[in-house]
Amino acid sequence: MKILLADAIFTDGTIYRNHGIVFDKTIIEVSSNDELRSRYGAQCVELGEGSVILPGLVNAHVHLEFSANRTTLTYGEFMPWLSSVIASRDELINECDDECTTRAVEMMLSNGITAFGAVSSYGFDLDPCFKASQKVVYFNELIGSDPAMADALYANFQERLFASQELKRSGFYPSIAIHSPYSVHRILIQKALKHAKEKDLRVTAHFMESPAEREWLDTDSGPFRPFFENFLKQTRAANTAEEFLSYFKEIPTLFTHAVQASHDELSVIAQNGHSIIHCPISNRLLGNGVLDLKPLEDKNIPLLCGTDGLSSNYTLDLFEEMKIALFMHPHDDLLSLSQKLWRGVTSLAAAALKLNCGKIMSGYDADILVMRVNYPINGQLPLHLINQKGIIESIYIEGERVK
Ligand code: MCF
Ligand code: FE
Repeated sequence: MKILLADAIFTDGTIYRNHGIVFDKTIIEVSSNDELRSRYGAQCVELGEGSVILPGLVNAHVHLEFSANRTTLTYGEFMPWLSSVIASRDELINECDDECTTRAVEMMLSNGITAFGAVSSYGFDLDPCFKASQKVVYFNELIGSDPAMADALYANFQERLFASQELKRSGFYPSIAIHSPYSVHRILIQKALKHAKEKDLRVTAHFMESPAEREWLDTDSGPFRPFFENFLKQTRAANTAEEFLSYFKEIPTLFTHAVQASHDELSVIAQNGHSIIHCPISNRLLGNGVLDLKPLEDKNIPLLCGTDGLSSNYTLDLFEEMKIALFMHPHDDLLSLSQKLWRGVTSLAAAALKLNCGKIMSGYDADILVMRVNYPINGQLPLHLINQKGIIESIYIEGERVK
């Protein structure tokens, strides 16, 4: 059992000054430092001035297999980016061996990320994810819009899913990713989601990321048209947005991006208990626009914040992601937005991924960051922690010190 007494604990929107935490694998108690000193005496570790205890961060969306990218992919607009992915995919994937993937996993850990949702396109990141010290929701991706290929594509997906289900450890959750409405045939989607429902598997999908996706799904035209015509001899979108969302009824899903989603689509997302993962840096680099946060708030849709992969980001750091989000939404109240972002990388992200972490509260797993800030702590701490990150002194996952 460990007892840490801090200057402040910040969890789920509340700052507790002069509080401490008692934990082993899970959190046993959160109380005032005075109370804990009187009960536990010399067993208490005094963290001292400027110490802040936070829940470990949860990155709901990353693509680790693309971690070799630095400048290979073309930024600025979605279609040129996608073409550059198609052109350089083999080279990028081959360059990202286990060591490269592990570096990305460790980059996340050093930035305080103690749980992540990894979208795996090929299964090449399986071993590093299984060996990671973090909690991992391992999303096996299903992709392919050609019905003639449906059986082969599903077989390949199933093989990867089963391989991930063979590996068993606490904190590793084999799951399903449906790539997007434009890239997956409904036969495949329905089959995979039936399986997800039967086996109670977690599900994620990209949705309404780019203006090009909006146009293609709505009108079978725009920059996606030549792409699909040339590569896949396809002149119609695989699904409309409405059809796509209808497949996910009764399966609370993490939808990534939704920058171009309509009000009606957001209402369907709200009614079905789905959540949205905001990836502001990726959206900016791929020229996809800015997610409007207001309708999400009005409709009570859980807003998560994720990094996406190094295929559309220069780092895997939720502090950086939150900072960019703060400046990307200049009309939102600064402190409320900071609070919202913090929930989106802790409690709400953990809840959407069905993980027992993301809060400093008794009964939750002891996934904990001990940070040190060099400024006075006040009511604007959630904002200051984003702008002036401080130092992560130690990290615990399920009570084990990993840093
Ligand atoms: O999230 C970004 C942008 N949107 C879509 N896909 C990806 C992203 N980063 C990597 N990807 C992957 C995706 O999982 O790119 C591949 C898929 O396997 C090709 S997209 C047709
Ligand atoms: Fe993504």
